Amino acid sequence: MALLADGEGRSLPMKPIITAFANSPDGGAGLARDMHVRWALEEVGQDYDVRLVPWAEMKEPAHRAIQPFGQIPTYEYGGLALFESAAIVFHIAETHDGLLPKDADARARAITWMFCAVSTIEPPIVDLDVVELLEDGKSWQAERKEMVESRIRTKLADLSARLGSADWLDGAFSAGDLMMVEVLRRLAGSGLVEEFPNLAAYVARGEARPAFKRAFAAQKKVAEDASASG
Ligand code: GTB
Repeated sequence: MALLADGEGRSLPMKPIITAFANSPDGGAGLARDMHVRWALEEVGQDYDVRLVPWAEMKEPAHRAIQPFGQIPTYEYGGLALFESAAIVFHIAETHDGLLPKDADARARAITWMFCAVSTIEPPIVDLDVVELLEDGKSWQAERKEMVESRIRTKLADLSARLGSADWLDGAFSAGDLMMVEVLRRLAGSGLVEEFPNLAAYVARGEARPAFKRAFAAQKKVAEDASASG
């Protein structure tokens, strides 16, 4: 790893280091949240290193010192260590050109969409994973799944109405779109996004961006290497 020295002579990484699963449960489908960070770094043209965290190390003190909940992703650069994927994407967008508009009002609206992605759209989507994975086999699972899907549909219908025929949520592609597309991607395989053709096209537009493709290929290679090495 290339190093530079800080004012006190300590060695600092010359490029950001992020963390990702050493063995992602999605097998390279790019659904874990290191994808948000990889994509943002690719969009702004910032080279980065990845530290792969094995399951055995995820909840150890060394990793928790950076991510208090023992999760991925994290971001380290110079003396700064960050966790929370949305905060990391925001920091990348704040410190590089390309993900947030210069105009103050447009910038505030793009940031609003970032918050909307994680605090309005994502919660019922995460709930669906909870129902399907953690509540599997419960007597009330099917009933609860129906309720959660209905909550997701309500949010998607409102989002779809707002997006209309636009390419992106507010003018040019921004960190708000990056976060929203990533949140919607988590519904892959559920068929819910496909119920709203403009949202399906919106996700496909995000996935067609060269920066997304580079980020996706990088995380997929981790999964391929892991499966090749047994
Ligand atoms: N709010 C935090 C953030 O946005 O950074 C949440 C971070 C988080 O949920 N990290 C997950 C994690 O580290 C990985 S992304 N989990 C391990 C643990 O909690 O011990 C969530 C995720 C995981 C797996 C899939 N998948 O296999 O499809 C999709 C999404």
